[in-house]
Amino acid sequence: MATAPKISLDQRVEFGTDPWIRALAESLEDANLPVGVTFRHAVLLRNAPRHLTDLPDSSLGFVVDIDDRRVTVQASVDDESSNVSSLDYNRAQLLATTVLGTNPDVAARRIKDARHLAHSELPLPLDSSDLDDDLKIELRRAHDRMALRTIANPDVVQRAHALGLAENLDELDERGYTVLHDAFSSEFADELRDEAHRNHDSAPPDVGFRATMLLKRGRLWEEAVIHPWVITLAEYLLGRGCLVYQSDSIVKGPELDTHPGLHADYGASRVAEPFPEYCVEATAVWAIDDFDAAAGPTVIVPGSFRNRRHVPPGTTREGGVLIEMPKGSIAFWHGASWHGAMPRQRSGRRTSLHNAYARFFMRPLERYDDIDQEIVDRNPPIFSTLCGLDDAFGKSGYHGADFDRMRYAAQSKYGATTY
Ligand SMILES: O=C(O)CCC(=O)C(=O)O
Ligand SMILES: [Fe+2]
Repeated sequence: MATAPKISLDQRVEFGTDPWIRALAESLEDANLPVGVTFRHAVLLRNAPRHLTDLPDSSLGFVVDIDDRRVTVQASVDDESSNVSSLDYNRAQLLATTVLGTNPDVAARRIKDARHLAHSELPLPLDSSDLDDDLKIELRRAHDRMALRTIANPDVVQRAHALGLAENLDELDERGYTVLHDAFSSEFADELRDEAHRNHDSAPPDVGFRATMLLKRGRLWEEAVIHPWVITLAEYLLGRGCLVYQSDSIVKGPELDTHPGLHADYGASRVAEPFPEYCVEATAVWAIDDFDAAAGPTVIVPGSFRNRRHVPPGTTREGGVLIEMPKGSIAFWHGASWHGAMPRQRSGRRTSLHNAYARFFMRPLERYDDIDQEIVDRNPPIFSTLCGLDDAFGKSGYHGADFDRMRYAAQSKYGATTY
């Protein structure tokens, strides 16, 4: 039996819209708010996508007022009023779609990471020290209930530009690959490395250098696969509704030559030649350790996705460009690109996470349609989409197709792409 999305498709909302504001009001009305406490939070969201606002300055806004358990949430902000946080829509959305969870250390790290990815000190009232403790708990719960139903801005190009990723899109267009710098923190890298090494060290000696099916192996990997910069690039190349194709780690020891020659990642799916003009699969590689020349980094042929062919047998790595990048970077490439990896030429191990994504009509290498309900339930809607739980495929009954899902896929512009 396929796992169900936690929040039904018709309950999903776009950040800052009227349905989002109504859901926030309901969530706060249902909360167990403390008696006698007042609270106000006013936000102006600048640079909202065009499909959400006709206002010339393309802004949205909302004000939350709590006064002794009475809740009002209004859909507009008076510019002149004091204490209004004026935020970029797409940046603020990074925090609005982050599920904090109940572990305070994890929540603190996730808030820090969202702020880093937004390049801005996004205010989060529940994070402030002068707030009533009981109110704080209720606000955190309400925040998470909203994050669990909020989808990312479907205008992928507008989102990418607002997040500072325009150059990455240009590089994908021109060379077929790009590197996201400072994409994850050193602490997160260390946590990922520990867990990757645990997986690899406990595997039987004959299983090789990869550990696969990571989304079933722990929360860190769940968090990684929905990295908002990576998802933005994936949706740019693959269209909305794209799936996780594979999530695996590689631990590469001294002298190891894991990828001799060159290949295109389309090979695993035996994509027919000539490849479609649009991209059907793309791969993100996280440098959990430095990728320098002696580390055995990835090597790639710029522009080779335009060949629209698999790599002819016997093609060598000669002439390829090394993707050298420090720990904390993520390389992202069009899956038709010809690439490989250099042998490791020094002691120690190169640890990397390889998250591949594919168009929603592709058949992924890993199956997540039966993933534990608990895992889906603690993640935002993009996770359910990536696991293939939101599309219509394979979900027909004896009396026809699942039209709710089909409608959702159409309305959400699955497959529509600017690329
Ligand atoms: O390990 C590497 O550097 C390259 C791995 C690879 O080919 C891939 O993830 O598609
Ligand atoms: Fe590859």
